[in-house]
Amino acid sequence: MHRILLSVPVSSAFLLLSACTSLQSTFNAHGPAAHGIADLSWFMTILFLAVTLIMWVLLVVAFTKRRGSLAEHVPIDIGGGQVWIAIGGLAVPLLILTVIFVLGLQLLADFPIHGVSGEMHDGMGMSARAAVSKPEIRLGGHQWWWEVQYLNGALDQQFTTANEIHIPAHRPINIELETADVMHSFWVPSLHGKVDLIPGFPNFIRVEASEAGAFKGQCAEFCGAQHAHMGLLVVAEEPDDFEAWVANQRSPGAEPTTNTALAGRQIFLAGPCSLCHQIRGTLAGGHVAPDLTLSEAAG
Ligand SMILES: [Cu+2]
Repeated sequence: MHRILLSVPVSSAFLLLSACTSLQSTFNAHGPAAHGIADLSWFMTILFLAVTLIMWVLLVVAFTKRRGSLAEHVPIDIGGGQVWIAIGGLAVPLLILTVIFVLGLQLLADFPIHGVSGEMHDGMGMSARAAVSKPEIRLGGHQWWWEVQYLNGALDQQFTTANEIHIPAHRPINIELETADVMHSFWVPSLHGKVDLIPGFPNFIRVEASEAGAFKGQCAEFCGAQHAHMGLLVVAEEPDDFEAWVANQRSPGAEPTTNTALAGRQIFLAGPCSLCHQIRGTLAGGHVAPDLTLSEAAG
């Protein structure tokens, strides 16, 4: 019996610990929105563990202290133990769920994730909010990769990368999300909550990293056979490093220097590869699949 009593809190503690060590975790927060979500997650986890603990203590007390047969106790249908049911089954859950609901709403208001059409226009032209919400990156979901378009917003760039989003750290970046095919979901737990990419309804999220680092993300909406491989990486860099990366991205691809690389370019350009892929500085200009440019610095 004691073994069974111990198993629930012990397994809960292991679940908790395994979440902490993982890189891709809500508890591994590196941005203002993620900190808000992590705080709420900790609050809920500790509260629920406390409720579980109290329940187990009450059960143990009931098992060990109860005296006499069931027939000697007043049955529930004629008033026995109804106060416990009213308090433990109604009042306490109502209080806890209300507190969590209000805290959740507050978090949503502080770090909004919303549809572009509903918030970007107020019917009288662009609203004040829209002006600060101008997207700097357009993230396109594809089966099964991420297209990252850097727009002529505050970042003042225009180029496209795949599966890796570079952002400057210490300031919010506005990202518009659109899918090219089915539903996907953008989720980088260290930076923010999830936002869905829904066909025909562009969404919007503002992502901020409070320090430089690489943060793993994942498509969080089942989108077909290769869904599990639809990962992405957000690389937050100090502003100077970010500018250097941008300059590198805007330059044409590195020229092949070895015979093998030259032969590879020949095969790539002569075959059907360029119908889908792009390599800047060559005739390959496809936009169906990821840009494969290998720049000078990377090469
Ligand atoms: Cu997916």
